Amino acid sequence: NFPDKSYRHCTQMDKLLAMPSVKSVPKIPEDLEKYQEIFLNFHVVVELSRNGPSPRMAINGKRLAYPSSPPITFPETNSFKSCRLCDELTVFRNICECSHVIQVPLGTVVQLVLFSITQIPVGLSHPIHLHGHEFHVLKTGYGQYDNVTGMLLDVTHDIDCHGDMYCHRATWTNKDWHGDDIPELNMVRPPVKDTVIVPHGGYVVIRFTADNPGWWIMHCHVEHHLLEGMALLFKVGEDSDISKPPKNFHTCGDFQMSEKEFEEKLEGPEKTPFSIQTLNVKINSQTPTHEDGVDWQKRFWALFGVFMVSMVTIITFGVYKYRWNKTRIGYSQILT
Ligand SMILES: [Cu+2]
Repeated sequence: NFPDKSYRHCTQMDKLLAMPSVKSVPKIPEDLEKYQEIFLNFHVVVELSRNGPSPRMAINGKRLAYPSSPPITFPETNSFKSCRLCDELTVFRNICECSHVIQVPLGTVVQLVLFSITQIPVGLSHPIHLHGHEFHVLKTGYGQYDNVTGMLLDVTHDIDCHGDMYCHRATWTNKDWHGDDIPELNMVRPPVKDTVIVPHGGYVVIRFTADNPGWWIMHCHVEHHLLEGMALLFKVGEDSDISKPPKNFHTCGDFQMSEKEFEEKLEGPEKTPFSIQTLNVKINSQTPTHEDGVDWQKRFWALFGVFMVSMVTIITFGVYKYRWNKTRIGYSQILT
């Protein structure tokens, strides 16, 4: 699948073997409620702007609109942009930007089919990284490539895009493929990773147990693809499964705690490992706070003190000068 002259040997990721001590592949549960197979297309969208058409990166037709603050610590105050229009209205699908969240009950066995298919002559391979979990790489499937140039000739036929340009509601072409029943799955000591290359025109099958409650981003690790929105969030478990932030955990932009309050907290049962110096740095890097007010008061009184001392000095000097002149005039009158 690569230019013959450039590569002597190439081993597919799913053909590697993990160490014997590595955990085994999660089994498909008998209760299929606890199993999900999800197809995710990492592809290019063409946005039409005033400057003309420009390529952007998306997953299943959606570019991630990043939440206003970390959802794991601020689930109530966060602002999410609904994906409803992206899902319902075809006209918006190609240019949709929304809070792309996939919710997975805690303990679910998740099989992801990550692929990169764009029905226009633009496309790339993407290094896809998942936070919060490691996964087994069970299979890599490829398109057809020119053996001399390495260019993509045809995308894989294992995945059915159902005529959709951006292939955002894909299924296996063969309806008998599901769960373990996919040809050439490596179920014996497949490698365990948290990042995998998804080949242009091809796909990767990965599997993991969603056993780490929280909000976890999955994204392309090409920096500008990530910034353009090639990312989504897995919410694993319900809010009640996800650990709450500690008491008095600061919030974005409105942290308020005086030095006195902090000292009081240190005295109480909930001692914090942070030093007062660390806290001051954090306070100063945030929005103006009560502590900044104290600083300004100190500066004002210092300047006022300097001003008063200067005034007293000037007045004293003036009085002394006046008296000295008067005395000199008296002497001169006596002498004349
Ligand atoms: Cu990418």
